[in-house]
Amino acid sequence: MSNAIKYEKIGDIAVLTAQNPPVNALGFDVRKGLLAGIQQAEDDGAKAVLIYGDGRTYFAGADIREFGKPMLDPGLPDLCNRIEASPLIVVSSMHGTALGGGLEVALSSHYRIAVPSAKMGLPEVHLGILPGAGGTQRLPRVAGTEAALDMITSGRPIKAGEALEKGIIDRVTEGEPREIGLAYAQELLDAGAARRAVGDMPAPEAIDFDARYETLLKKGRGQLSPATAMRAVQAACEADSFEAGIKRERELFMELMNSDQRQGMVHAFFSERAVSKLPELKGVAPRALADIGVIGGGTMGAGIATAALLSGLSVTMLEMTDEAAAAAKGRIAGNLQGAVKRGKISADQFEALTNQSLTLATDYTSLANADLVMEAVFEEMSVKKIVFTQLDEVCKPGAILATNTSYLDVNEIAACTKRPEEVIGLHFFSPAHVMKLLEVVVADKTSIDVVATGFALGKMLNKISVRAGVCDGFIGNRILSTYRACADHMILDGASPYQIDKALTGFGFAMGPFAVADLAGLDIGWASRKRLSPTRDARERVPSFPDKLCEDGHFGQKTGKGYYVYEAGKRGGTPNPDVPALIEANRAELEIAPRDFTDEEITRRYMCAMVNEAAKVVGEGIAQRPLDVDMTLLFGYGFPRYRGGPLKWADIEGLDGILADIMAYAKEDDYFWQPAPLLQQLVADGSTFDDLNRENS
Ligand code: TC6
Repeated sequence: MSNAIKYEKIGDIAVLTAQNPPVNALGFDVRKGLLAGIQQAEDDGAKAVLIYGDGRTYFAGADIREFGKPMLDPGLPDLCNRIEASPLIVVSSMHGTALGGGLEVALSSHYRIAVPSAKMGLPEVHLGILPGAGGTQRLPRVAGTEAALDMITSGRPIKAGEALEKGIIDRVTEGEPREIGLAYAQELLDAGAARRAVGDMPAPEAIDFDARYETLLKKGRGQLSPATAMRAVQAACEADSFEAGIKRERELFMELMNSDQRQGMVHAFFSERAVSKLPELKGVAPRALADIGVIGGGTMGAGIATAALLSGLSVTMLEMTDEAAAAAKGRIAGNLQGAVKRGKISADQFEALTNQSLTLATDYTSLANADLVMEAVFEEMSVKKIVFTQLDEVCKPGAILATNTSYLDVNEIAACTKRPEEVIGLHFFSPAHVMKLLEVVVADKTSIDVVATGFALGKMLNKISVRAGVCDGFIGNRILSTYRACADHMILDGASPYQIDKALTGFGFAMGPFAVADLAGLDIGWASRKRLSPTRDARERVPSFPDKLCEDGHFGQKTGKGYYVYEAGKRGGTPNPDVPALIEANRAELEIAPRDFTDEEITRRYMCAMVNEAAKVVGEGIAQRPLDVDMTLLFGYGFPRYRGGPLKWADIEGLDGILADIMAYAKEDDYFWQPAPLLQQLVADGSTFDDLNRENS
């Protein structure tokens, strides 16, 4: 027996208790212990076996940290087959989250009971793999093909009640997993219940798998795991035997396990958790937050207020006039109505949030008691300074003053107050109640407990918070402006915005950069270009076609025209026929003879620009670790999760090849393509961005 599984015999029942905190992952020790436990139960003359987990959950899945390493015997598939083959009656009693390999162990048990709050599912597709321990063969046998396909290809967990309805479990009972499991096992023994192996059940019904495969591939925007998992379910329906289906599942599982997508998604899983665990915040207590102020009730401010209200905070919304305040309330109410529609809050909660938790104000003194004030006013330094000077006067000592600026210098904003140590950037992404990313921008004098409070607020609002240092655009927008510039250069040289958007959605981005620009509003980039214009280096290639669009009053979706034309009531846009002429005029002005680009070249240049700037951001300490950049791009910029983030992509692709391409591009434009010193260093050392992650976490 191993330390991770405790063995006891209680009457005729052998009890196997998993003790592998925090989530009873099915690592080597647990698998070894379960295998030995089944054997011992049989040797001891037990009549039944109960499997359950100590602590907060039944098995939450295979141990993801073992992925990519040689699998030590017993592997999970063999263990599941051995459990199912036992002549004893095996009962699993579930609580917490029975996920992935956990649910597969339960499905290889002969009977399943769960507490009402238990959740179960096969989320493997989110890790770039498929249920590889018989889950694709056993789940459709108990739940039917459609229900199993839904759970396996979406990875969505379901609650115990639904699992009971679907025939996945046999009983739902309130109580402790150990007690209800023991009682159920005894009841089965008393009733003379037979051993019941799911593998012996008839094959499930086939559907039109080929059509479904195409749909899943399209929906996954290049993510392979859902469509591949479907092929394994197909084998459950069509293979000659259960064993043949298991064999096919294994082959498909290994294909995915060895894929780059698995590496990308596992990186995303761990980085998502590591990103807010900063070594510098260990042991630092955040300040208490109950009342927050939001200044400016436009789309951004209303979104921030909505997120804060939904997390249980009281919000004072400050606007310039009563009319503007009423309009802000209308926006917040609209957002909250959405939450009612999605079943997140009840109509009563809606009333309480809009009428009790939200206060409207037009006078700064209303913010005197706020624990934190978020400024979301016009993106102009002079305006921000007026706001912060007033806040400094009215806010109580210890109140945190936060700016939602996307680009401006937080040190300069802090310097106009007498409490720069209490000033921080909290950069939300629009719509702020929906988008997951929060950049916590730490200025030179921001005190550490204010940083900890920024992260605590992010957690309350259910955000992925990333620490960023001060520079123009912080982590995300700084990298965006570089890869967007690369896209503009490719247009000057012969590509079209539409080809670039197509190539990048082909890479897996949710949208291409020109569709994104239309969505965000072309005036934002225009304002930023004008702001930076006086400081531009003469060697920088700056196109004029984006400015021309704005000068003609086309700001993207909000004006109905940008790179695309948007018709009311229609989703998406069609290429704007006026854009090619603007681009051609710009090329003529610069005397550029356009050339052809392949989609591969477009993607490679774009990604090299992104990686190079990201390496500068890490090298300069604006992001502390490569994973901070990866999570920023994943949660705020539509980067495909299955690629893990730009720096994980770079590691997989090979840093030396990327650097070589950057040096080759530099022969055309040595100003734009200055290689990042950190990238050069990593290549020289033969190390990777992931090595840096490990050193700094
Ligand atoms: C599978 O089973 C494949 C089978 C086929 C094989 C042939 N392994 O998320 P939390 C860690 S694939 C290792 O903060 P929560 C996590 O990193 C797997 N570690 O807690 C964190 O560590 P830290 C299918 C794991 O309460 C700590 O546990 N299963 C694993 O918010 C706490 O995690 C899944 O995909 C693991 N499987 O949520 C489930 N799981 O403290 C993945 C967690 O060092 N897990 N850790 O940062 C989850 O979805 C959630 O962790 C949760 C608990 C819902 C179980």
